[in-house]
Amino acid sequence: MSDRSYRFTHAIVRAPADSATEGLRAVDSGAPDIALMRRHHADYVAALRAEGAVVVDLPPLPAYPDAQFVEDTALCLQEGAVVMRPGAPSRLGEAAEMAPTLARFYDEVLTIEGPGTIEAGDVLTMETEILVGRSARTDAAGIAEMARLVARWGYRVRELETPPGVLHFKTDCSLLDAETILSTERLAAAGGFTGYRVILTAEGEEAAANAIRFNGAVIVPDGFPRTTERLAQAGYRVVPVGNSECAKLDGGMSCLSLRFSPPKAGEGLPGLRAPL
Ligand code: CIR
Repeated sequence: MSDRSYRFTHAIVRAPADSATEGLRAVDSGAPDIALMRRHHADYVAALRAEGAVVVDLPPLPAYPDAQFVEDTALCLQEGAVVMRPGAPSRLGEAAEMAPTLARFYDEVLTIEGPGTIEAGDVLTMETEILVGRSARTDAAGIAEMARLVARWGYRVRELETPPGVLHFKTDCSLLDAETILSTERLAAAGGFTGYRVILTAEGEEAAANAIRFNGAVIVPDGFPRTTERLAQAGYRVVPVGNSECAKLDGGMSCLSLRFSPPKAGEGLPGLRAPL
């Protein structure tokens, strides 16, 4: 079984700014505690490092309250990267902020020019295809433009639907390995995962679906014991990380990093050690 969809050498993260308390949210469930959010973020970085990641830890961007959710700004593939075009107007500028960091690691950094929009929280990269969910942030034109761009590297894009009221496609699912997806029941019921093995989140634990497979571990938000148990029973090594504060901003484990194995070593970035 191939493993390029979850074996990575690097991760890019961005520390939350004080302005993170102003981040977008669908429902107000109380102000995030910024100190606790930073502790969780540090635990998340430590979990990635424990799995062997070279972590590129970018400084906060106070002008963009959602900037710690770096995943939405870019799609990182083996051959190149694509800078997204977020559908949330307040997040549009975050993508351009990510481009110079990507250029350190990739010779080819392409950009979604629009008019369509696409956020990479809606993009699930499997081994043989890329699944993209249309959502309030990602439209058909954005998906079509991304599909045209990645075709040069041999990727096939399949368009699906993010369930109504769900922020991103990956709010409700994650890759566990080449043939397995962790999914909420509502997303799996839509039928887009035929051909894959699906492990469902436990009832009432839908927020556990936003997890990441990074090398040997599945990093999941803390507090979802029945889903964690299902994953462990299926043979995955599960690493829970606190996420209560980012959850108030509809953010989870995948949103907080870009995970990739770059063709270039990232010369010139301060504090970066060479990949093993
Ligand atoms: C937003 O609404 O854009 C942020 N508050 C949360 C982004 C979460 N990102 C993700 O699901 N990939």
